[in-house]
Amino acid sequence: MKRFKIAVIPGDGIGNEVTAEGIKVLDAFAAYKGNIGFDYEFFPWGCEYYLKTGNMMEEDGLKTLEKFDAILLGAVGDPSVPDHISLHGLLIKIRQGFNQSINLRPVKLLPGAPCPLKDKKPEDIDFVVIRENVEGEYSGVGGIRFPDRPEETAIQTSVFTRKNTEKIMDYAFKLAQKRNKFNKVTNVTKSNALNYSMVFWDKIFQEVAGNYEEITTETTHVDAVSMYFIQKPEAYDVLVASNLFGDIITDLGAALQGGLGFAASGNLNIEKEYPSMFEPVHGSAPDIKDKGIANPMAMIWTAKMMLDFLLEDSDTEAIIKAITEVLVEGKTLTPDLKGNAKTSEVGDAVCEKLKS
Ligand code: GGG
Repeated sequence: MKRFKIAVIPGDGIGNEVTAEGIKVLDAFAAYKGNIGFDYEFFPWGCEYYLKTGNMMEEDGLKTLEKFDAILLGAVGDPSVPDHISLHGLLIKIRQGFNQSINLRPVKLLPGAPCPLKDKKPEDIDFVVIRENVEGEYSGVGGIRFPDRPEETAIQTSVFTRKNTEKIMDYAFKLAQKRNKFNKVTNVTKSNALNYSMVFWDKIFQEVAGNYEEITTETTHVDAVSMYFIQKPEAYDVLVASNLFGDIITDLGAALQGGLGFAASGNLNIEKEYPSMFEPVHGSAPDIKDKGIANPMAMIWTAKMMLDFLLEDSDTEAIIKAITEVLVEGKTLTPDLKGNAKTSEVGDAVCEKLKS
């Protein structure tokens, strides 16, 4: 029996509600497998903690988290705390502190999920965005000059290191090999306008592509990628994007797969020197907090991604199959999917399908 130590940070808003369902499905999967188990420790970090202590997480929280096999995070953000404080004080602090340089975001339309592109079928929407996750536009480098004076000036600097950029490009090529779909990597850029950072980015892409001659490459500006996601999503396999561009295009990707209720992600430390963190792409949705109606499918899918990273075991596809069965059956869906089920009922339904 292998047991995994999981740090759980439910966070804010609907974080608690969806995280409970992720854990429910993890435990159901452990029972189904029979040879694994999970020990959870919960951390009450987030905006409420910030309002009490002035910090989004314990000051030495990274030290505390280091001993875990993985981190499962719900959602971060509350109207009472400026978003840049909640994001940099928790999410970005953990991503950067644990060098989780790869943000893996699958965009896959499951049968039964509502796609806004009516002519597209599930097989047309199946790609993965690799988002750079610890530097780029979200490096947190900059400042305000002459605050509150007429000459007030904001400076925000992007940082792209060769080491990290090579690493994420290489990961994208290896993933295209592993998926063996079109054996294609799309470089998402904006090097016509960003004449230092993105020109450098494109150069590293070309260099790394040289090690993978069997993989087809293309380089497309982020604005055009946004248009092509709508016009020809079937053209994509693996995309590699900077922190900001990856953040933006994966919300568009979420729309293609039925909404943020389906968008899962993993923040990976591929060296396994620190724990990796798994979180749904969606935020804390304070408008539906405590109503018990949040769609937990993104969190359940996220829990599946955590299992993939911990186990490297293809049995985890059983979780996607269980979600799909619940979707296709259409009886136990939350209001975002035009159903009237509660968050917990969806979690129960997925567990039932896993057992059957
Ligand atoms: N599920 C985590 C969460 O609450 N994310 C909200 C958010 O704004 N994320 C921005 C990012 O992924 O960089």
